[in-house]
Amino acid sequence: MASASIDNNASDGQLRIMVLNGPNLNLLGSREPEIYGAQTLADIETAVADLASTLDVTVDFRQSNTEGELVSWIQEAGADCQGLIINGAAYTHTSIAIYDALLAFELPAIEVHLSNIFKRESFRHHSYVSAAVDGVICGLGAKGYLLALESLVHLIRAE
Ligand code: CA2
Repeated sequence: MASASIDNNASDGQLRIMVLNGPNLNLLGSREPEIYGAQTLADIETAVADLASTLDVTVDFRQSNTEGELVSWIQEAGADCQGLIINGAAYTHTSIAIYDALLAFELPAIEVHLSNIFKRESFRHHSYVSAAVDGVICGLGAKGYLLALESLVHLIRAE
């Protein structure tokens, strides 16, 4: 008997990438620009969308302050997308639920942080996300999202 399989290919043939942002990232640009930069999350989304169109991929860019919603979106990406970029924000350092969802997500994934988490408080030095993804970019500000997208598309197309 043939086993059931999930069709992750977009009908138009374009790669689909989900970009997930965790708690409080909706506040970007309003406070702490010395740590996170002056760009808002909407600015970052626009820059990511611009790059996506030059790479001929579709990006679904989302933010949530809720752990369970992020878990559900990782599961959704596993069914509908070809790759994932995640800035789990504070859940990076606490969430076994997100770690388990990423372990089940068997496609290329890259973790991004705006700040250099290793230069900050020690509780930020451990990431549950890092142990479940292909690559990590941190400390390069909003540019990290663009580097992640370029690298992720390269990884997917090389597979
Ligand atoms: O550097 C990153 O991208 C972080 O994921 C950002 C998280 C932090 O908990 C991680 O350790 C590193 C915090 C996001 C909160 O962003 C704010 C932005 C402006 C004002 C308040 C919070």
